[in-house]
Amino acid sequence: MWKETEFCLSKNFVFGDFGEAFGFMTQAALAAEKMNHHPNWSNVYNRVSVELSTHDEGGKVTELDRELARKMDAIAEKMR
Ligand code: H2B
Repeated sequence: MWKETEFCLSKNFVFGDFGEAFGFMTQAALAAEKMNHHPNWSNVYNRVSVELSTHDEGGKVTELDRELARKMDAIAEKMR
């Protein structure tokens, strides 16, 4: 579940192992680059913690963040 505050949209993704987590990050990175909209994220083994906000809008959540969140969910769904 994504959690939305005024300042970011966040989610902790959990995968089967590091390979799946990193595969997710690779595909999500390509999707983010196409959008020119980049996540703040970190990875520990099979977990990827994501925080999305729009820096250009002073760190607020915008439709761009929601769009990247939807794409990340679709990519994560395909990894399973
Ligand atoms: N990513 C995110 N998350 N927010 C932004 O405002 C943003 C970005 N702006 N990626 C882009 C790059 C901008 O800084 C460059 C100059 O296009």
